[in-house]
Amino acid sequence: MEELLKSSVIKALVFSAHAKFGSQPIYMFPKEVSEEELKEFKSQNAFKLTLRDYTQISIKNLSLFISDREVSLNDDLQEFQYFGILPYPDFQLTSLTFFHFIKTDFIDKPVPCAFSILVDEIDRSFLYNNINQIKPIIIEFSKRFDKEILGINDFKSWQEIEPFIMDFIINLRKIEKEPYTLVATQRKIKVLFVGLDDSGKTSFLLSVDRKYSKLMRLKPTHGVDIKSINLLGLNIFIWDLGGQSGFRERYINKAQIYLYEADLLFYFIDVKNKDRFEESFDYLQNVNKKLKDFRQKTPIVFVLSKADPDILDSKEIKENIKLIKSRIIEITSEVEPETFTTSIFDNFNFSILRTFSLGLSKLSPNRELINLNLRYLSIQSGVYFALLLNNDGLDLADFYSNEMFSLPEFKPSQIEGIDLKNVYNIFETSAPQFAILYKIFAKFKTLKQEEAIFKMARLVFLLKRIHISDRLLFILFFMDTEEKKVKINELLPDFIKRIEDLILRYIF
Ligand SMILES: Nc1nc2c(ncn2[C@@H]2O[C@H](COP(=O)(O)OP(=O)(O)OP(=O)(O)O)[C@@H](O)[C@H]2O)c(=O)[nH]1
Ligand SMILES: [Mg+2]
Repeated sequence: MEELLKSSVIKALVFSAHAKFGSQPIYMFPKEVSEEELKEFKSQNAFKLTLRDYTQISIKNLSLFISDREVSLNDDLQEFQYFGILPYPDFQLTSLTFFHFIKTDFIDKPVPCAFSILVDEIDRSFLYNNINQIKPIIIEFSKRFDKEILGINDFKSWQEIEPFIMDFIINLRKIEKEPYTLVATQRKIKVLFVGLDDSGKTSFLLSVDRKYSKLMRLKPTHGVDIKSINLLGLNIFIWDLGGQSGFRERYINKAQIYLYEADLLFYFIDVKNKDRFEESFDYLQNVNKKLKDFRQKTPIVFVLSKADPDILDSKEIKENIKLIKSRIIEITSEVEPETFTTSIFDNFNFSILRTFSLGLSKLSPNRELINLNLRYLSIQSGVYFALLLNNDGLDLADFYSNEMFSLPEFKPSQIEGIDLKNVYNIFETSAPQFAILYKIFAKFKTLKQEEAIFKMARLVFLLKRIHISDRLLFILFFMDTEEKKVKINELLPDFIKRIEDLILRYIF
């Protein structure tokens, strides 16, 4: 059986559970070896792990998932499923881990479980590149597996479940053998900006960059303009594909250059220009077909551009938006396509920054899990809102509590004229401004402060600066009393420790 993994990028599998005796590995493959055997295998250059190694991996995995806040047997456990890509520097391994709960007859509450596929750290691009194919295989497998492993008093023995693991590995190996599942040592992130000419792609990018002055004399983009931006230490290449019809033809005909291996695609449609909707849908259809041909699962973020504040509420624009959304669903056969309305004319450019942040966050397999941990932190400290930002003000994770709207300050009568949903956006927009303000002030202080507090009426904003390896991140909390700060400060070190590796592997 171990032969199966010899020629594979997959090095090991481990299923762990936080059961009777705390976090521990339940099933390990390849079989664990003793410390003495390990030495021998090492001299033969064979890959093996000891029980202690597997245990260390299990503890690390499950620590990201379990919290004081317990899930009950009445909860719909499917709602608590997460994936993450995690590094184990001690073993030069990286895993794709599936976190979920199972119900058993021998423990009276849902049992947190982690199922990990381990590869060599240098092969980790295999996981990033194929995550969308591997995820459904794991979910399907777990549905069956989670039932098979349950004995009456304990988990079943390895012998009893071995055939299922075998099956799973064989399925994974099929993916591995497909020609488009590369293992690249250097992963380059490619983000495409696609849409008709004059749909606002270049303006969007310049707004993200805050190069407003250049917006004034913008010319149509001639062919492709490639820029690179740095996100969490990783270079992301942005391809702004000029949209005039001659260029469009070229991208489709030479899709293997332009569309191939795109990690993310922003598709632009000018909401004002109804006359050109059909032309744009045709283009979208062609692009989508090419992506399908490559069997790429490139996520598409739809930017409904030029939705300027003064016309956003007009009947005409509302109808246009409705039409666009229904056609997108037809063309992509996606149930809930990701759509955002943007304008270069709204306050602080929040629609553009938000669309860009949330779009880029699609590149991260770890965002959900960071969100989960931010959620634990927020609930335990009783804050209403928390936002984790990188140094450039990009949103890496967020938490919102509905309780916020029960505060008297947010009763609709008090904020007449503001759409309640926009309150969320205001936080996201103001947070980077706070961070920038804070960075400026911090520079002038001899004593390096790690936090700043802003008060508005009875409301309190707390901005904390945190360090994760060599990175500087910010968390903005929103709460009703300053006293909650004490709890935050108490919980923060543990939070940082938990998310450290998730941030390190945020995109790659
Ligand atoms: N009203 C309004 N105009 C916008 C907005 N965004 C862009 N524009 C204008 O639309 C025109 C085209 O914008 P570009 O950003 O050059 O469009 P593009 O998609 O890059 O076009 P190509 O490079 O030809 O593909 C410019 O005159 C912009 O000022 C917006 O949000 N609102
Ligand atoms: Mg352009």
